[in-house]
Amino acid sequence: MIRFLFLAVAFTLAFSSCTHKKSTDESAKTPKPNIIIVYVDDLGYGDVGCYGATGVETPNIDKLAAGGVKFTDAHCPSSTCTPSRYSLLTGEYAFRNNAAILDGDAPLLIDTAKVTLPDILKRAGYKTGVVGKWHLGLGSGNLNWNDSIKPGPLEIGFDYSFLIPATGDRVPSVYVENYNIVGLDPNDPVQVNYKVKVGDWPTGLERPDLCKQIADTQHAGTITNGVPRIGFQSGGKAALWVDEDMPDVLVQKSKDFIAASKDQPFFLYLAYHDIHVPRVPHQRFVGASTMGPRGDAIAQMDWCTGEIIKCLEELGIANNTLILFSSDNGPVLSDGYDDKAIEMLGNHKPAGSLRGGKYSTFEAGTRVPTIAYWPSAISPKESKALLSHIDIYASVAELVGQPLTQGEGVDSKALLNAWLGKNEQGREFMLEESFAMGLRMGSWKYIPASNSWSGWIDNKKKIESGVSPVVKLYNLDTDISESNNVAEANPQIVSQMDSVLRAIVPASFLK
Ligand code: NG6
Ligand code: CA
Repeated sequence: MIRFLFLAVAFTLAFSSCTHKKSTDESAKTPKPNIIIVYVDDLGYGDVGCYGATGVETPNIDKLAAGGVKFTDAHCPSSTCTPSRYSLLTGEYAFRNNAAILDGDAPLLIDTAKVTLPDILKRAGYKTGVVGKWHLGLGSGNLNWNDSIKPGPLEIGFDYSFLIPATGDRVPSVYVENYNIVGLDPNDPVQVNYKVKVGDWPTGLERPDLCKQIADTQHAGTITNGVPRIGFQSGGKAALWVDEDMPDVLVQKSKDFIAASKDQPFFLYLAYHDIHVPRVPHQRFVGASTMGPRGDAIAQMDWCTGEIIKCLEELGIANNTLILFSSDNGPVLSDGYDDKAIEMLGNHKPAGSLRGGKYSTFEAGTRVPTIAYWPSAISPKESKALLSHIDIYASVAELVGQPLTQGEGVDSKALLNAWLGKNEQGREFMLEESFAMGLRMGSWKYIPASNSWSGWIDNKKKIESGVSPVVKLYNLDTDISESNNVAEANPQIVSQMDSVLRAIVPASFLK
């Protein structure tokens, strides 16, 4: 009997996160759905099965697409991370705050007085949490990582946070939960510097022999867990993350948040590290794809997504949860580490038929897999609506019955019916932020002439910036790969789109 009791208790504990008794807030009784934004890092338009991937299988994401709205023309706001996330959470163009890729010791980018997406949801009675990659800065400059780490997510609307502070390839290589580094030994304080080496931990430049993957010079700072990073760190040894365990850690923290929040509406912003560099998947995913670490990281990320769906189903709240699945920017193969992403690509097309990739103003910079899944409210379909993640702010506000007041989400458009697949009326004009700026109008894509830069992002990446001294206009209906510049033949459209672009973006960003 005692043995039976012990087993019963052990069983209950082992499954405690997600197999609690069924929640009472099934769809019919709760007007406000739980909302989970699953934000993948650097996932390209062609990188998952339901969007044509060939080198890796993604059954869990395909399941979301088969049961939800699969968007074919939805975009992250920018072709890099920090600006996209800034726009997602504020409903405001990133250029308004000069948002660019941040170092790992940058201060919080979002003004704490700004009303953010999680603020809106809190106003509607939601519990709000963020788990995963942050990359929006922490503190207010000269942050002491051993003290209370703020301001951060908790000052801009989140009730709970568990963070990779910047990126996986930037120090500090530690998790921050709410205000503190997880597992920090006070006798071994963390120091971070992005200019000069601190402490005596070896760098990738000094000791390439200690590295699991060799990196370029920008990524050859301090080595932690055998991976050289951008920036320098010393201290915090007991708190260092293990890259291979990241998916399990992030999934568990998400499950814990979901389980603890299941009796009220909740909002979870789940921002994976995958498939950003360094790509160091867990041993059980090594070889899961034919493409080496980059493909294996996609398989790992798909597994994580499956775990989240399973957790919702086990709690009985899946029907009443809206999952928005997407990526913060387009794909990149080589992004600083020698992980054989180029060599092992095979026939897989990370951007599908699109031109460009991460960092680029061509379509692949921002057009990314985007799925809305909400079993009790969404019927499966494919949608051609032109949408930007910047519109999630106002659309979600509409969903939860929160009218926006002046200054809230100023660039965000309420397009709820398009997001839910009830119609395909997306944006009339859509800005694609990048090193240059692109503008969409229906199937037209316009990129103004720029003298600032042109050609490749760099030789190794082989991604075209999209920036050049030539005015570019493409008709994506007939030319999805942006290969035929029809600007000269369509001066009126060029002139109309140029005026619209200049009305949105200040001249200083259009040089
Ligand atoms: C770049 C890094 C790149 C990646 C990127 C941010 C170099 C040369 N490259 O500066 O490896 O970290 O920043 O990626 O340092 S993002 O997805 O977060 O925007
Ligand atoms: Ca990214």
